[in-house]
Amino acid sequence: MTFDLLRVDTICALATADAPAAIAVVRVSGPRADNLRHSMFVPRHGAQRPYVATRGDVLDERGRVLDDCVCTAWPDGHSYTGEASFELSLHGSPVITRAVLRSLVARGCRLAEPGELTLRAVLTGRIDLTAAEAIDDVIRARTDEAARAAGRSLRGGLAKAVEGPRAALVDALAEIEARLDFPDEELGTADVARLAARLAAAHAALQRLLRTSSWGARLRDGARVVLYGPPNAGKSTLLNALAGEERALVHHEPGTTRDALEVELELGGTRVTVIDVAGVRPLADVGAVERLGIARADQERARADVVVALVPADAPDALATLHALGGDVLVLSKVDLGAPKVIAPDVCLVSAKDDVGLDALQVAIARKVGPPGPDDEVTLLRERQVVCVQDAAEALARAQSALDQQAPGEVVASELRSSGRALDRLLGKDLGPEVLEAVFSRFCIGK
Ligand SMILES: Nc1nc2c(ncn2[C@@H]2O[C@H](COP(=O)(O)OP(=O)(O)O)[C@@H](O)[C@H]2O)c(=O)[nH]1
Ligand SMILES: [Mg+2]
Repeated sequence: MTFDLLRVDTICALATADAPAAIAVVRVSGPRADNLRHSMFVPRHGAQRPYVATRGDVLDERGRVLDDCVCTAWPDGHSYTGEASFELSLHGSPVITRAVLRSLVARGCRLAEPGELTLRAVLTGRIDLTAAEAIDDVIRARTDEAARAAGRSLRGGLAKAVEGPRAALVDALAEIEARLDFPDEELGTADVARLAARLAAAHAALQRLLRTSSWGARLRDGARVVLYGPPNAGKSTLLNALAGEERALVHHEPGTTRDALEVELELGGTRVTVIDVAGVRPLADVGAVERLGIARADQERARADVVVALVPADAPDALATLHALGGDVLVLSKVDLGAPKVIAPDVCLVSAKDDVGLDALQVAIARKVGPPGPDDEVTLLRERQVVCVQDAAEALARAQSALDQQAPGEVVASELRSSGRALDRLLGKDLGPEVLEAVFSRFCIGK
């Protein structure tokens, strides 16, 4: 993909789905947007004013009416892209939208690449790169929590979270560079202590941000929750109960489940994949296929974010067996067959057959996969962001130790500059082709 970084072309795109719908929106942005609008849109009642949705006809290049529509125009510097732009809200017919796009292309407009309108917003300085990423994250969010986290970055939360550390770097760098020009004026002890304290606070802020990245990854990729325990513990029955449908085969014969089976659910705002696996029992007792199933169960346990261990309540020494099995959430199953005499506070009592304890179990799992901190915290949602903040924190730590060891000012300055550059990369202040490819190529067309 090549990028029109100089914003030479006027671009157009369908911003809504290419399917019959109530309305469809075509967006146009770029240097010729105003001319194009005047040539193809005829307002019904006098002149069109910016920002005001205006009824009128849209014409093809030969003057034929393509649709009766509503047009909204934004002047240069005041639109989503930061360029002169307009939107046509058409009748939601793919035949009409294609005709309008064809006509725009015939008039010299270019079809936008995925994410190109948002790229223009970054190029014109309307938004920074983290907000652009957040726009895509909001659109693709599959749970409320993921949409809320992306929304915080969209409103500038991530950029704001690195503002303080960035200012500290810039100020410290200015102070150190000023002394470099005047070798007689070394930093005094008090100056060094003041700078060190400021840099330590900046480093702590970056570390705090980095700690949100595992939650960010969970919002993006969801969590894997494996149901683990002996055969006949009721794992497959529990999976079906959680899924609300008969997904897994259930049978009283031990060893029914061989392959792993996955079901996607939403628990407490987090997307969760629940995995039912073969029951684990001594390998001497089982045939070759079940043995493979047990190996698979152990693999799934190793890669899971949450292990739900199940032992039937009527099994001998059920509680001790359960604790020996270990797991993040402990379940005594089939409690309808007889509740245990000793009840441990950390154990969920469940009967999938009688629908007992399922809500409490879901809450227990949700607690394990939920947000680690206050849920209004800014979250690093992308690997690219994590790498930039990590680079910034590492270079800053090197600057701190150079300052601490009274290394030459040039050394401290060079590490501070490198830390600052990493934060600049985060915010998209230098847009290289790899960054553009990584961020914008997966965007929706029309955004
Ligand atoms: N009484 C009772 N039986 C259950 C319950 N859950 C599962 N079972 C039965 O236990 C047997 C094994 O269940 P299954 O889900 O296949 O266990 P898995 O081997 O752990 O997957 C089947 O006969 C189920 O009907 C329950 O909550 N109560
Ligand atoms: Mg099973």
